Amino acid sequence: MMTTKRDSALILLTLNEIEGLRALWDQLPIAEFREVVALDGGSTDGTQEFFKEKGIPVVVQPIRGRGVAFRCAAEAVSSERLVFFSPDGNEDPADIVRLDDRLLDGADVAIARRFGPGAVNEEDGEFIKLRARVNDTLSQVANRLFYTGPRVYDTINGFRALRRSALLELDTTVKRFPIEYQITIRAMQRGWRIDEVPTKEGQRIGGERKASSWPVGVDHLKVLLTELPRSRLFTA
Ligand SMILES: Nc1nc2c(ncn2[C@@H]2O[C@H](COP(=O)(O)OP(=O)(O)O)[C@@H](O)[C@H]2O)c(=O)[nH]1
Ligand SMILES: [Mg+2]
Repeated sequence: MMTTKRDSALILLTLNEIEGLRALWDQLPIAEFREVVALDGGSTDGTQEFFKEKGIPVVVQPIRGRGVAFRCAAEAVSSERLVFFSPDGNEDPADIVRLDDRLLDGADVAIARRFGPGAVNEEDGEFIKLRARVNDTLSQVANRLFYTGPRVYDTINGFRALRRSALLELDTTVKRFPIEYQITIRAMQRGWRIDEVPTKEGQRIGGERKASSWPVGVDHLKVLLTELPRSRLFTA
């Protein structure tokens, strides 16, 4: 029986994620997407070989960084809708098609939110929720400064979907982790429709975290400062 594939691209972002990749592979809706591409930051743990065995094309970035990866992805695929997924255990594969569905429904950007009603984040069982507090503050500031639309709860999660043309139009500059924050803020500045899907964030399956909290937090503040001239403070 012929099934119609989604006319969109699933982009798998990896930097040494072999354990997560192996554990999650069977849950990924590979067959549903017209294009599937691995965008790799230079893995040396067998991640690239794993993709090749599965017949997934691997694009290796010239330099590291998630920001670089987002832009390389836009160059590497031809689909108009892009869903970004990182197979490290934090992101729930069941939400991949839900994000694409939000774009089909007309959203410009769709984010899996780890905060707000019905969502769960990694720290929910812990006593001190430092990362959640920082994330929430960054999101509240972004909403206040840049957006008049409905509240966006998770402005920085990397598990998201957006139109390829939108990503190109945003002309992003961030090389590393806060790429998602810059994308969200620039979409807010343009008054674009940002939909969120409540998600359950899981624990990392193996390997190592590449984002260490302190420098990444500072990098987010730098993005905020760079975008500030186009905030509602100066343009409203
Ligand atoms: N393509 C690519 N992926 C990256 C890079 N840095 C991190 N990632 C992937 O992005 C995802 C999130 O990184 P992680 O360190 O878990 O950050 P956290 O989820 O914010 O703690 C993981 O799947 C990483 O393998 C990079 O430079 N290039
Ligand atoms: Mg992670």
